[in-house]
Amino acid sequence: MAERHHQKDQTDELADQGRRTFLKGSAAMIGAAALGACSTNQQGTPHEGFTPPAPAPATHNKHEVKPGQLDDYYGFWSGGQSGEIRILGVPSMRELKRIPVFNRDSATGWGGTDFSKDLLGNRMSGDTHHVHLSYENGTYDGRYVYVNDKAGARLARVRIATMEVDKIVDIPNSQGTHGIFPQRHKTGYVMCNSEFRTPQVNDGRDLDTPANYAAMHTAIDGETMEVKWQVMVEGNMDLAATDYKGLYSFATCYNSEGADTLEGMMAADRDRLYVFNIPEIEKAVQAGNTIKVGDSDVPVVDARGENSAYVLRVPVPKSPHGVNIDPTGNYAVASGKLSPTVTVVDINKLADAFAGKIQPRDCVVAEPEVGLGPLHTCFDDRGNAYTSIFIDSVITKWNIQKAIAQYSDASVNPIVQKLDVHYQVGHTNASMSETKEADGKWLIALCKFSKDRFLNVGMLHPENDQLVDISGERMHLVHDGPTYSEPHDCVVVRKDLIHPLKVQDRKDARFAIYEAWAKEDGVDLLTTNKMIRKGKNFVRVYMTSVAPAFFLKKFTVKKGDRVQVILTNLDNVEDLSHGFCMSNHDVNFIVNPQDTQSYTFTADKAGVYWYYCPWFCHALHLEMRGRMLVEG
Ligand code: CUK
Ligand code: CUA
Repeated sequence: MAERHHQKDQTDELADQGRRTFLKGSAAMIGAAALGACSTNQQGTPHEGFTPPAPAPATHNKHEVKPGQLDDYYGFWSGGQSGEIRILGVPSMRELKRIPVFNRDSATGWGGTDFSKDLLGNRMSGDTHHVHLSYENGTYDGRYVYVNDKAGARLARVRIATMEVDKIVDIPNSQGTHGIFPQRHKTGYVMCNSEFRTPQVNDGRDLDTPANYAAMHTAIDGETMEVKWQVMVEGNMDLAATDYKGLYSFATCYNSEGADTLEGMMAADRDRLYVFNIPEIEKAVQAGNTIKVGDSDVPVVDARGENSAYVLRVPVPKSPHGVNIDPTGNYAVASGKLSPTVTVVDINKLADAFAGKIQPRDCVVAEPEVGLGPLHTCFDDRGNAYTSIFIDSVITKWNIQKAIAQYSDASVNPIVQKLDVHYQVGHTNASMSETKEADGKWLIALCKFSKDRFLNVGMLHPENDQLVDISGERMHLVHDGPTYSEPHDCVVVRKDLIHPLKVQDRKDARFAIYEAWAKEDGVDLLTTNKMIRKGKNFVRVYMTSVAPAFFLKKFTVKKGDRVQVILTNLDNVEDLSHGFCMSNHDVNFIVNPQDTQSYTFTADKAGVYWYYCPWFCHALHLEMRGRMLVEG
């Protein structure tokens, strides 16, 4: 550790000129080419002689959470192409849990159990980018986590009580569901953006006519998870945001040209920030001023073309990506990937712009220069903003009021600090930043590349989710967090707002299906251990367990039978999960304390098959097993 004293403090953003030069190589390429190249090859390894910066000095290491201590925050991470959500403790950055969402998960049986199969069908992959929690009065109400599936145009919800997915909804007339954001004044709509423009109707009648394609801004009821309405616009939509009052939602549009090629998408000087006027849209829906598109019954407000009572188009520099609302609710900050600036929109001016009293562009009150390739912005409780800068690989801290002052007085410098991150940062988020209770303690930089930061584990490197202390005037990098593919965004939530169950309360909506089967069969889930033949080729096997035993030791079926196992874990002890694995049948699922799960499979081979408990539950865990006898 002594050598640490000889190394540079990497919190000095200008510390490593060699690294700076190395990154400039990419920045010097034309913007879009550089952005694209980062996902291909040219920055794969640092140049010869490159010295990685040292960790922050010990004085800043207050992120350490000692053995036996708990974190102060829950971090909810999207899992990208893994299709899942992860929970990390912050500031320790310890991964605490993975919640399977759109993926099949061997450990829990998600994607195989009857309940999850009903939600997923046969689709076992997804692409989660954005996780956001349900709100009440501008802060988290601790009930739900929402996450998008870009790959399959779906929205999923996790119930925080159980930390399991309870609903998944398909979004009609949509592809590339990317930005989502719940309303913040209460659990109202979750707004979802289609990133990809498609023919509307998309049934083959209209194919290679991109000029006619359109995209949907969709409102889903965060409580019922019903799709309530859609607004159709001409441009694509990337990230989403909502205000704090329930008046507006926002979407960045990086392809106002409506092009289908990269060159075409970069043709115009400016793109736009869409602002949706939710009360006006609701009025139109109620009055029936809507259309139906394709075979969906969801009412669609057609707002293509000019500004209207429904949609305002605020011109912003080219190719915006992120849009984020500051904790006061006064400002929307949009970032243009191909402009070194962020655009600050005064939300309080939007009403005048909708009324035609001012131009949409008059709502812009600042446009500070923050670096090459700005993507996303988060906030502290002291009026500062932190923007992730992809090409420069820095987090730029800037002051909002100073940026507004600079807009009319060029001598004001709003930039507070630029901090190197490693490398190619996508999203950044700060503790409670998406609420009015932003507290300015910790910032996460979700870096797409880790290059030299970890042991070489082969071609696919971990991502690097870095922890930054933002409690002081200057930012300090304090931790490197390797993560598996590929978090895009995270939210960091005070722990007093999150209260999951430790033992199932048996009130989960999922229980309705098991109770219905038990009623139909005249049995009690808590006491029944027997097989019931339901038809020529279908049996139900009711089973209970207490460590270390299943209370059904064997059952006999015929080759070809569909077998539905309904297993109830009677243990009432925190952390005492059992599970059920049927050897050689691709059946493996968990049953948490006081929970019931069911799984249906085909007994397609005659013979004897042992089922066993895969979760290490007891000294005699290995003895926790039984036999399925399959008559040929
Ligand atoms: S994200 Cu989805 S492409 Cu910047 Cu929110 Cu990574
Ligand atoms: Cu139950 Cu192992």
